[in-house]
Amino acid sequence: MSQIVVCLPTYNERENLEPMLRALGDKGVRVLVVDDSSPDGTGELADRLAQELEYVDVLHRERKDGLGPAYLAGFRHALAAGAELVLEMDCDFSHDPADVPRLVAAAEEGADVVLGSRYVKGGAVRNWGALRRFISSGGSLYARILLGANVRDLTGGFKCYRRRVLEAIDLDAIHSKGYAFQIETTYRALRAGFRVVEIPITFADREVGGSKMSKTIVIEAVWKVPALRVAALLGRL
Ligand SMILES: Nc1nc2c(ncn2[C@@H]2O[C@H](COP(=O)(O)OP(=O)(O)OP(=O)(O)O)[C@@H](O)[C@H]2O)c(=O)[nH]1
Ligand SMILES: [Mg+2]
Repeated sequence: MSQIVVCLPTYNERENLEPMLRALGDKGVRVLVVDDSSPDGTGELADRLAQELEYVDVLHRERKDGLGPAYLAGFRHALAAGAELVLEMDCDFSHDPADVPRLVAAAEEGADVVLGSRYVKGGAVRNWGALRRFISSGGSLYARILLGANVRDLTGGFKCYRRRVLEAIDLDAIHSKGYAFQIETTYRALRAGFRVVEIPITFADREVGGSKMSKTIVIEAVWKVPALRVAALLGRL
C-alpha cells in the first residue's frame, strides 16, 4: 500500500463516488472506501471501480453505524497496511480533492495533524444556509471554549494524521459517531502533545445526494464536549 491513505466513508453516495475516486487518481494516494452497506448500491459500485482503479480498496461494513466507527475501521485498516499518513474526507465534494496535496504537504513539513479549516484566514464556506453555518461555526466555538483548544475548526472532517498520532491515541476508547468524532480525535491529539496545524479550505455544500446530518449528531456533540473536558481533568484522557 502507498504511504498515504485517504479514508472515504460512504453511505448512499452513488452519484459522487466515481467522480471522487477519479479526481483522487493523480494525487499519489491510495483510497480506502468504507461503505456501510449503502442501500443505493454504493458498495457494489466501489467494488467494480476498485477492479479498474489499482489505487482503490474497499471496506464493507454490515450496517450504518455513523461516521466515527466507519473512520476507526478505516484507520485500523490503513495502519495495518503500513500507511504513514492517513487522511479523512467526505465523499460529497464538500472537501475539494484538489486540496489533498496541500494537507499532505503540511504533514510532510512537520505537522502531526493537519486540519482543513473553514474558520482560519483564507478559509470559507459556500452555499450553506444560515442555520447550517450557525451550527457549524457555533459548534466549533463552543468546543474551542469548553476544551480550551486553540483550534478554529474543531468540527471539520477534512484531516490528515501522521501514523504516530493514530498509534498514540486510544482508538478503542472513542465512541463518538458524528461531529463529536472530529472534535474528540483532534482534542485527544492535542492532549497527547501533538502539533495540530490548520490550513485554509473552502467548503462547498453537497450538490448531489442527501445529507446524513441529524439532530442526534448535534446533541451528541453538545454533551460530548463537556464530557471530554471532564475526562481530561480526571486524567482519563
Ligand atoms: N460509512 C459511513 N459513511 C457515512 C455515514 N454517515 C455519513 N457518511 C459519509 O460521510 C460523509 C459526510 O456525510 P454527510 O452526509 O455529507 O454529512 P455532513 O457533511 O455532516 O452533512 P451534509 O454536508 O449536509 O450532507 C459522506 O461521504 C457520507 O456518505 C455512516 O454512517 N457510515
Ligand atoms: Mg457533507
